[in-house]
Amino acid sequence: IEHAQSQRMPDSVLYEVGNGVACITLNRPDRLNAFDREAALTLQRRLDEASSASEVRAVLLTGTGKGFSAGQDLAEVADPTGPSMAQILSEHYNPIVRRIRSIEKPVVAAVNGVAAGAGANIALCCDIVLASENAVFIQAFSKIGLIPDSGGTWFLPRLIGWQRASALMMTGDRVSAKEAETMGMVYKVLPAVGFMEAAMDMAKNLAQMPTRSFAFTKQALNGSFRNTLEEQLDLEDWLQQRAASTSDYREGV
Ligand code: T3D
Repeated sequence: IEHAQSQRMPDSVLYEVGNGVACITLNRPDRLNAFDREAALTLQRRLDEASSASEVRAVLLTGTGKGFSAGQDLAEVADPTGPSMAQILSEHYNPIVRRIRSIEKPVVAAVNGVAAGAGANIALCCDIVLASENAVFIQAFSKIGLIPDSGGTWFLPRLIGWQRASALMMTGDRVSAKEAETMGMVYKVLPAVGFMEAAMDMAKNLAQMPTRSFAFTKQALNGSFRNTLEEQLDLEDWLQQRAASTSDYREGV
C-alpha cells in the first residue's frame, strides 16, 4: 500500500470546503494547469460535488502555481492514443461550461496567472471573474488553427463587445489584467500579494448571502441574451415570485 501511495499521481484538481465555500484548484502546475482528460473529468466531478453539498454556498475556482490554466494539454492532443476533438468538446469542456452556468450557487474565478484557450474561456463563463495583477488572458486558439471554444464565442462578445472579441480571437493577443478590467472582461483586478485571501473573502461573503436568489439571478442572466424584452420580463416575473417565497426574502424584509 505504501508503495502504491508513493507512486500515486498528485490530484489534478484539488477540492477543499470551508466557511461555506468549495475551493476547486486546478493542480497541474508544471503544465500551467492545462487540461488533460483526467483533469477535465475530475473538474466536472468536483463541480457536481459542490453543487450537491448543502454546506457549500459558493464556489471558488483557481489554479496552483503561476498559471490559472493554459487550456487544452497539447501533449495529449499530439498523442495518437489521446481523445478525439469530438470527445474533447462534448465530453470535456462543454460539460464544464454547462455545469458552471447551471450550478445554483455563485462561482467565482480567481485568475491567478495566465489563462489561455479553454482555460481563459472557462474562467470567463464564471459568475464573477477576479484577476490577479499577474493574470494574462489569451484566446490562444488561432495560433494552433482552431476556433475559440468552451463558450468563448458566446461569452466574449457579450462581455467586451463584438469588435474587441473578434480582434482578440483572430490575433491571439495577450490581454493584461488591467486591460481586461477596462474592457469589462473581468470584474476586478486585485494585487498579487494577498490575491487568494481577497478572492476567498469575496467567496465567503457570497456564501453568507441568499443562495436561492443567486440561483434565480443566474437563470435570469442565462436567459437575458436570447430572450426578447417581453420574454425576459416574464422570466423575471416568474423567478421573482419564486425568490419572494424564500425564507431569505421574509427575513430580509
Ligand atoms: O485539439 C485541441 O487542442 C482541442 C482543444 C482546444 C481547447 C484549447 O484550449 S486550445 C488552446 C491550447 N492552449 C494553448 O495553445 C496555450 C499553449 N501555451 C502557451 O502558449 C504558453 O505556455 C502560455 C502563453 C500559456 C504561457 O507562456 P509562458 O512562457 O508563461 O510559459 P511556458 O514556458 O510556455 O509554459 C510553462 C510549461 O507549461 C512548459 O513546460 P516545460 O517546458 O516547463 O516543461 C510548457 O510546455 C507547459 N505548457 C504550457 N501550456 C501547455 C503546456 N503543456 C501542455 N499543454 C499546454 N497547453
